[in-house]
Amino acid sequence: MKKYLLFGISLITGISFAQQEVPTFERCLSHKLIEAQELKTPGFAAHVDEQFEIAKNSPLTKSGPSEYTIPVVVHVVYDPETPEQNIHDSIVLNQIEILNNDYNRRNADTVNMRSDFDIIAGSPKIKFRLATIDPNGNPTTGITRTEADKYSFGDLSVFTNGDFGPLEEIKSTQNGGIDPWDQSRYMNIWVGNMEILGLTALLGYATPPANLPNWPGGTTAGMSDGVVIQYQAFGSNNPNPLLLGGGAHTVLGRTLTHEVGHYLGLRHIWGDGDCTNQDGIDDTPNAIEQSTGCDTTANTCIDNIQGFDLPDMLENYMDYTNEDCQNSFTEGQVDLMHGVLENQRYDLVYNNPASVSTEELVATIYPNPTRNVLNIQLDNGVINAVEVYNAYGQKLISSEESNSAIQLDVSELKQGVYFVRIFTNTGSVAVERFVKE
Ligand SMILES: [Ca+2]
Ligand SMILES: [Ca+2]
Repeated sequence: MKKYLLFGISLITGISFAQQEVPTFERCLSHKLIEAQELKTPGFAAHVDEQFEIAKNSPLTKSGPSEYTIPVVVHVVYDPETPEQNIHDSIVLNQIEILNNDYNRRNADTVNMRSDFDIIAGSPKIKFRLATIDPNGNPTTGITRTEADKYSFGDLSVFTNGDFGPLEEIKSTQNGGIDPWDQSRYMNIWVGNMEILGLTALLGYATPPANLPNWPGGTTAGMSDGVVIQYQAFGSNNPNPLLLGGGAHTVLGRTLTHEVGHYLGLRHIWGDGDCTNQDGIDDTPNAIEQSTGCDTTANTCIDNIQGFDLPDMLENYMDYTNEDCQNSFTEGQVDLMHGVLENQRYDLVYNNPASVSTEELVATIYPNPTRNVLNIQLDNGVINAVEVYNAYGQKLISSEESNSAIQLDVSELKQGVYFVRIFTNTGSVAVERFVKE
């Protein structure tokens, strides 16, 4: 197993713990997850390869919908003694926006991609929406908050013997984290602390698609499907500095872009090896190892992509370059992700009761202004719940009832402007403004 030394050996030199050296910093542990499972269950890596080929060769790959929508739940797990771990909603919203920009090629820095890659760059056209209904059918913000029973879920064992057990506790209510929502219907993201000895040891990891009917029983014990991100690496507006190798690392929310790539089946662009190891994607230039920084002179492997030996694609999200160097996926990577959504992760995007309806809700509220009651009526849906907020975002009234028209008592509200959020049983939300006299 090759250790990826990324941000300077000064980070770890000289530190020891229980006579063991602290391992070098790992930016992303997803490849190690496969190796660890291979140790426990020989044949696992081959099986992931097999799944990878099914997805890659899926006949549905090119004939799927023009875009996909994936419901997302973000589980913020924090040590109550360290309140900065309890990241604000605005960071979550910012991160989801970044994810949507990157997966729809709307990120402004696509202009920085070198023209060498114009022939291969692609847009996944995948939308990520914070869930609006939870697994019980109730309205939700798509964000959960859980007090952890520890400062960090990080543990040396993942580096010393590939044991993900301590890290995986973040995904378990019983073990001080929080259980996932139905993993076939929601993409679960856990955000928490994985420091080891007070040092950032990794930024994230994700499970590759592995709905594996022939995966030996018991292997998945302790391994739970989803994405885990170090809390300082989440969003681009995060006030918590990500300290690596003695300096603050520029965080633009691309750790999640990278990890979701793994979740949707992509491998590291350099194939986790040298020029003889491939990532399984025909149009991604190979590289002799992971790229760090942003050295645009690098061309470390000879390849033939549509007749060209392209330079190392530092711009690719599946490399280890600086976050402000990354801005693109390739068409081959897009096809693979679509193949995964048409196969192993089919239930996320088809007939998903958790999916947000994109239909525009038509709501009528009256009288407006009002003194005592507010009538709320939906012309094209069934109301599941309504919530009234003041201009400061404080929720003042919450009512759950199922009907196409309901009446709210607003007589207790002070004079002013209010907003009512109307949820349907299909997960759609409408927001209307009203005035209390
Ligand atoms: Ca390749
Ligand atoms: Ca090359």
